[in-house]
Amino acid sequence: MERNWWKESVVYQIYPRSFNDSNGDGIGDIPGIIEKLDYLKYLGIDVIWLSPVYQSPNDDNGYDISHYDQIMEDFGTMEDWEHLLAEVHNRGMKLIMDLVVNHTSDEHGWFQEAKKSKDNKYREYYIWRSGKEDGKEPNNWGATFGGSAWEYNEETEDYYLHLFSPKQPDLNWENPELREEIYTMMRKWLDRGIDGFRMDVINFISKTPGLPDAPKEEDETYASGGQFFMNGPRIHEFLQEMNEKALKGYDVMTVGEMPGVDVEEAKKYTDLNRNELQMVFQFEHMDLDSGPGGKFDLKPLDLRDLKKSISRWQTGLNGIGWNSLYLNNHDQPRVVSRFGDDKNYHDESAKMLGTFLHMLQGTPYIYQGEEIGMTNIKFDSIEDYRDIETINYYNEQVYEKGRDKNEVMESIYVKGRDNARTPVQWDDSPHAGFTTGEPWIKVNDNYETINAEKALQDEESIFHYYRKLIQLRKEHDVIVYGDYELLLPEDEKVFAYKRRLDDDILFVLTNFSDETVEVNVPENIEINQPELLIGNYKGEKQFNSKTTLQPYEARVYKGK
Ligand code: TEU
Ligand code: CA
Repeated sequence: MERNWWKESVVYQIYPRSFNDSNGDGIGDIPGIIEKLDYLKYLGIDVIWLSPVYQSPNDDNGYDISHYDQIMEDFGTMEDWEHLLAEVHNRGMKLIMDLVVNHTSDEHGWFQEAKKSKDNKYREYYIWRSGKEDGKEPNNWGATFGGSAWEYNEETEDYYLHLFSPKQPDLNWENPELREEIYTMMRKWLDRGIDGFRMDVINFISKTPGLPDAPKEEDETYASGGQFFMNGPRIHEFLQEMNEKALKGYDVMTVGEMPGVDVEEAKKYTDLNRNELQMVFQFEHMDLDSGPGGKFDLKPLDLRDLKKSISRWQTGLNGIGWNSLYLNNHDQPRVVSRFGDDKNYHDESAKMLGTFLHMLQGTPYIYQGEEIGMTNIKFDSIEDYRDIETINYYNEQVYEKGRDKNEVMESIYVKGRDNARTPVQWDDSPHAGFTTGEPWIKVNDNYETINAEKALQDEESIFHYYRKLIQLRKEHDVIVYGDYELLLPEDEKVFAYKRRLDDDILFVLTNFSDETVEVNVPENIEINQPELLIGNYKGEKQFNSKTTLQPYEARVYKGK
């Protein structure tokens, strides 16, 4: 298999608003990131993915861009950003930026013009349609953050499409002039020396012509519409054109965020011969604990579902494309609370989940605070929450549908995006050392026990365990390039798999339960001279055919 630096890298995602505040205004910023680069280098990070720092009214915390070529004042100046890039490169690390081009902010100059009149030069940069005869919106699609996906515009007496908030109008990628604007902007950032892009909902940019109504349930006001804007008819054409006109000639890494992508589509997106992307963020494993009503419709995870999904992707892309590996990001709850046990087995389960992920084939992504086991939060009141998705969901469920507040809050506690957006806990000083001011969102009150300073001083911490996981990836090619085989498919508590590269074998055992379990190692595991590479419980752990795993125990053996 072709070797590439981005296959051998470990990526760390920074959500700047919550990472580190250098000037006491309670908001994380770019100088604050620079203060922590040595910490990231020490962890072993190769690439930093920086969530949006461009000018934005922060309706969706920067995922609503009003100027692609200016830095948001909250975060600093373009000089601060150039200083960050230089300091990242000085440490031998790379920086990839978030590219949000499915939509802009409604405060972007293009949209401010486009909404003025039907013959405005920028009108066709966006997607406009007249309402239906009966006064309804142009189609029955709902927006991710609630309500219709269409917003009425007085000046032109018609509607514009927004798959997210009304302040995030979708760009019209059918318009070649708009596409050229995007490619020019991308090249400008690449010429500043960045090392690639994470592309926000990039598989949404090609919509099905005619924007047809989608099937919906009787009791639903709006349909999801995803079948008409996910992986649309021209998506591969657009990505190949983007490659040709913007990315070609740069030694960069690209990862496309793709809600609704399956392995078959991902084979096309990540096959290097197709000149599209190098990897995608897929969501299959992140949807396994959601019921038919979506993410807030809670459902317990069945480990067998996780095994099927992860195995589908590991075997599906092997030798054809490349996997991104993640369990956390700024949209997902903290995995130690979600799939581990942050009360009784906090450290063990955080280390087990890290082991499970980092021993797979693909590029691992660590989300800020994951390396110290940061957990979900439970704010007393909805007033303490900041995320537009959470607030809109609460208001719709409680005030429009009359549901019980406590029941709605239960869903928010488990799946709300603010779980991932509380300030990084640096030490046990007020506000966890994140800020000397009032933080824009409350700090998790477990910061006195869960913080980076404490973790650095404790060689048994999750932080040092993550350092070892990352180090192992550098030392053993089988971890990066080996193929994958699922073991014990029917076991509901243990996720065991095997990796092989030439005659190197890796045998990974992870107990996803709070029970002590007996594991019969399958006969086809001939592993000679097995050595324990890493484990999250102390003590001698000889390899043998009958193994007892402690709650959330993980072990990795290497042999021939
Ligand atoms: O997320 C895409 C997306 O679909 C998410 O909304 C995700 O499915 C949802 O948040 C799960 O609750 C990207 C960004 O990562 C997200 O932060 C933005 O809100 C969204 O696009 C719009 O830019
Ligand atoms: Ca600040």
